[in-house]
Amino acid sequence: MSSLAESDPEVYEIIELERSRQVNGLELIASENVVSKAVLEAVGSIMTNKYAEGYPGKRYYGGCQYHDMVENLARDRLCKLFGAEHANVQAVSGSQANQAVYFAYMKHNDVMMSQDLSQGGHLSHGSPVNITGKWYSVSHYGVDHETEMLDYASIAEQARKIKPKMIVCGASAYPREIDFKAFQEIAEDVGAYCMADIAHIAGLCATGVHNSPVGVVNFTTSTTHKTLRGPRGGIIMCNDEYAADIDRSVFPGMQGGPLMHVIAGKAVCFQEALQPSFTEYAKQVVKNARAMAETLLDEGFDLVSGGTDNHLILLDLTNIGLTGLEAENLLGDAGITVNKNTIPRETRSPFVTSGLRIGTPAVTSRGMKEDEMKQIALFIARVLKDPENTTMTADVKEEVKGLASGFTLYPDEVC
Ligand code: DSN
Repeated sequence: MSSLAESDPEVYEIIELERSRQVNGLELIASENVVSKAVLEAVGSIMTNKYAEGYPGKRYYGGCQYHDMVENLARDRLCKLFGAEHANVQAVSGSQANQAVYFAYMKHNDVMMSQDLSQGGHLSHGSPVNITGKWYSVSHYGVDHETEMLDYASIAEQARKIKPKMIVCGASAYPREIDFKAFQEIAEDVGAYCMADIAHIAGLCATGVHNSPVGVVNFTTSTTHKTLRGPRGGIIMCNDEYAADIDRSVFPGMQGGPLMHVIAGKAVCFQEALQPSFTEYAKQVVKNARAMAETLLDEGFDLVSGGTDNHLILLDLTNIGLTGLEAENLLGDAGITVNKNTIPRETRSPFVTSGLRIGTPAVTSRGMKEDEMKQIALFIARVLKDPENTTMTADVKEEVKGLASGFTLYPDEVC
């Protein structure tokens, strides 16, 4: 019997229920993935027992010699993975990483320019409900009304008009490739810093499947748990000239003791991402998103921007007559986990929305390929086109379970 089952059966049971949900269902949340057992082991290790405020070689606590080793390993591996001059691996989340960059180079009320949350951006990019939107003066750019893609000429024009201190690029619901070089040029033209938040596409950038901003823009932030397939956490990369400011801004500026067990997990993740098999994985993530997009288009769905270049698809459900909330619930009943999402020109609240975000990182980690994506897209079409038919939704749930059973999360585990 596991020690958790023995000491706290209530928590153990909840974890087992969640295991069963993950194993028997299909996780299509674009920001989620399935980590390796090695990452799980590192994150669940005794490294959690230690305080290690400071940085390797300069800590505020004794007994950090092994924590120095693991943090150095994580930093070196991350630099190697992205060709970065400097890496900070202590940010506990992507939002903290972003805030640390802002805090290092912007003062209260300085002007920031970033992609609107309702058009694909992120809360921590200056949303009015987030501390970043309250602390800085924010001007958002969106996507072009016709193409639903970024229009770099209009972003450049906006930048020349408002003269921001920092331009933030990167998104959480944008299905197209982002031109990081174009953003850096726009920033340089107006004397601004440029920060790229690659939380969603880090695994694609690390492997050349998407162009990488590292060494191109001034600062690159990311999470480690999305396409990078590591533990939950944040990272920052920059050139050496910014290293001291960035490190100071993370600690002591934003955070206290780093999560050393997570940093151990990050080190494992970066080593995994350096393997050729991870490049194959990243390529398959995009192939899978394209295959799913094609089938959904064939089934009469509208895709924001008409398709995808990365790991996600954004469905505009207007022609289907469902809200994002309704679609999320219906698919949830069928064992398919997705999230409602705003679309460009959204008319509904973020709790309802007119769109649905669908991502392929987690199902690709389970070994699924184009054929399975087509099958999943057909499941989605059946459920969303016949929303009153609960018998059919229950049938799809069984089929989802059948498909999932051929692609275990952890092959050596009976779930
Ligand atoms: N909430 C994450 C996402 O789902 O995209 C980003 O932080």
